[in-house]
Amino acid sequence: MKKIFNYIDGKLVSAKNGDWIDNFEPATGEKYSLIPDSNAEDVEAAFIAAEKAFKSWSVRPVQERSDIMLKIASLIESKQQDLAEAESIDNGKPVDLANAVDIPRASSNMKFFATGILHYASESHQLNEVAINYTLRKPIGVVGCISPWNLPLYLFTWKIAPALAAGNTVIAKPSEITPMTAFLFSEICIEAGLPNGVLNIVHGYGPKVGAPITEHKGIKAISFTGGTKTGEQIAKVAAPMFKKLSLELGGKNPNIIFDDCNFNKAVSVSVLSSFANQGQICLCGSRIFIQEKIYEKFKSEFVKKVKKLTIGDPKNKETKIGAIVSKDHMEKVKSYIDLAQQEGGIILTGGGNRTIEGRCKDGYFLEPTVIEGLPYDCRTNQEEIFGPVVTLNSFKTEEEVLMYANSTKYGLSSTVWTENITKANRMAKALDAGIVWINCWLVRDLRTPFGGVKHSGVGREGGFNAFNFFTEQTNVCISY
Ligand code: TXE
Repeated sequence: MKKIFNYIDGKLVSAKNGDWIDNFEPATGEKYSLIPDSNAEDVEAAFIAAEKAFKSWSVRPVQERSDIMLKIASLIESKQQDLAEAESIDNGKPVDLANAVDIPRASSNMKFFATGILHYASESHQLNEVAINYTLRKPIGVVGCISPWNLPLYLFTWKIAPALAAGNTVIAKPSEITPMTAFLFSEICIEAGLPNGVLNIVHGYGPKVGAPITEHKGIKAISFTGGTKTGEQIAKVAAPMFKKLSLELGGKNPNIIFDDCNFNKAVSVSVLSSFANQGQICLCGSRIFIQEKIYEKFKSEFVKKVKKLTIGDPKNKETKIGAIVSKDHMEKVKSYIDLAQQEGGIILTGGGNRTIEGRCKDGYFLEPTVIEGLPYDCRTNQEEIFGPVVTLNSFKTEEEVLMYANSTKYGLSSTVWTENITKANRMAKALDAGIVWINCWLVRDLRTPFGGVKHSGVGREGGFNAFNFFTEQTNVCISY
C-alpha cells in the first residue's frame, strides 16, 4: 500500500504519532494509499522549520526565489502526465480534465507569481515641500495555506506560490481527501532545491491539522479555500488573534440566459459551467435562469446535450463525467436530489447513481441532473450542492432575474448571456458577485482580483492582490 509523507524541514516524514489515514480512489471505492494522521505536534515541527527558514528566505534576492519557483514549474511540466493521472485517481475527475486544466494551471500558478514578484513595486507620496513618504512592503513571516479537494494541485499552488514569492515561509495543508499531488509536489520541491523549511506540507484531518495551523500564535496569516461552514470556524479562531485572513468559500452561482443571447454558445458553455469536474467547482453555474421566450427551446437543447455526456471510468478518454470525490460527498449530493423532489422539482434528466461495469463497479458515480419547477427560494435553490446538479427557472424581466440571482447568501460568480452590451454591464454592476462572466465561463486572467462577497468569502486572491495579502506595509515619512 503506497504511503505518502509530510514534508517538514525538507524531509519526507510520517506523522510523529505513527498513525495513518486510509485514502480511497473514488472511481473504484477502494483504499489505495495511506496518509499521515498528523496533529498539532507535526504542525509545531513544521512551524519551527518554517520560522528558521524565514530568516534566510525572506532576505534572499527576489530573482533567486523566482528562479527556484520557475524550476519547480518546469518540473511540474516535465511530470505532467504522472501528475494528471495521480490527480485523476485521487479526485475521480477525468484524466483528460486533469491534463487540460489542473496540472497546467499548477505550473502557471508557479510561473505567474515567480515572475510577478519581479515587477511588484511599492509607492511613494510627496507631501508638498514638507516630506516624502515611501511604502515598504515586507513579507509577513510564517503563513498557513489550507486547500480543498476539488482542484487539489491547482488551488494548492494558487495559494503557496504568491506566499513563497513574497518571501514568506509556508505551512500548507491539502485536503485529506485528495493529498496525492501535494505529496508529489513536495518531491518536486526537493528535486528543485527549495531550501529546507521554506515550504512544509502537513497531511491530515481538518480539526487535527487545519485547526492547529489556524490557532498557532506564530502563524501570522491564513489563506483558506473550502466550505463556508469551515470558513466560519477559521474566522472565529483567527479574528481575535488579529491574523490576516483570506477566505475563498462556497457559491451558488446564477447563470442568466437572456433571449437576445448567442443561443448555441449559451447552451454549449452552460453544459460545461454546469457539469465540469462533476459540478465540483465553486464557480459552477448551478442555478440557470432562462428568459421566458426561449425557456422551452433552451431546456430541450440543454437536456439533449446533457444526456450525451459520457459518465465513466476517469481513465477513459471519452469520459466527461467522472467519479464524485468521496462516498460521503456523493451521498450529500444525492440527498439534495431527493430534497429537490420533495420540494416539488421535476427531474428532466439524471437523478440517480450510475453503476459502471468493470473495475469501477463500486465507484462513486452520479448522473448529471437537471431539475425544473422549483421556486427560486427553496433550499435546493439556496444551498450549495457542489455536485452535478443544476436547476432551471424562467424569468420575464431583468428586475425579476436580479432578485432571484441575488437572493442567496452567496456571491461568488455569475454568468450573463446577452448580445446587448449595455444590459450586460448593467447586470454586472447589479449582481452580488466577485466575478461576472459575460458570454463566457471560467475565462481566467491571473492578474484579476479573484474572490467573492457575502458568504462566498473575504478578500481577493490573484495578481498583485495576492502579494498585497502576503505582505505587510510600513509607510515611512521623511521630512525634507
Ligand atoms: O471543504 P472543507 P470540503 C465547499 C463545498 C463542499 C464543502 C466541503 O460545498 O461540499 O465546501 O468541502 C480543512 N480548521 N467547497 O470538505 O471541509 C480540510 O481538511 C482548518 C467549496 O473540501 O472546508 C481541507 O483541507 N481547516 C470550495 C480544507 O479545510 C479545516 C472548494 C477544506 O475542507 C477545518 C471545496 C478546520 N476546522 C469545497 N476543517 C471552493 N470555494 O472552491 C476542515 N479543514
